[in-house]
Amino acid sequence: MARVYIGLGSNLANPREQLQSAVQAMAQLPETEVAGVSSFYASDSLSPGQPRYTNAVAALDTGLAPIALLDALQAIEASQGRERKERWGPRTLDLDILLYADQVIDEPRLKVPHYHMHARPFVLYPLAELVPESFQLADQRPLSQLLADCPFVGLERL
Ligand code: ROI
Repeated sequence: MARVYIGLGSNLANPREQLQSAVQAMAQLPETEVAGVSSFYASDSLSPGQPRYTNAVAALDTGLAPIALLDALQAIEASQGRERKERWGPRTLDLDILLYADQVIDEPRLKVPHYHMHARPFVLYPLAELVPESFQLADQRPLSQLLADCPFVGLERL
């Protein structure tokens, strides 16, 4: 079993319910248990002109290999009405593999650790609820340092 952290985001069609449904769907995946879910946080979109996002992080223990997990998460996104039109467009559900054990993955479909997580408060603060204080990302500064460099600005804990 691998400990995996998933970033959840939604800014359409009742975001809180989207996130709750996604957690339930992830709990139904084969060889997978949900080990924890952070609080939900609201924040403005990083791209202007979109509704506010609701974000959270979930910890999974899974026997699914990284690409199998990616396929499963994309199927959940699709089942919750995700349409891929514009790259940074609004979405009913976004599920990102943030971390997969301590693996560094660099494949066309999947980069882990997730590219932008190190500087996004709506990823780092929920992640910090689920991991020990000393937590270190593969090839990165300790989470405590990332948090210190990424102030809790514009984030609303729900
Ligand atoms: N902004 C916030 N606050 N949360 C997100 O999950 C998020 N996702 C995105 C963009 C459009 C970059 N902005 C976001 O993809």
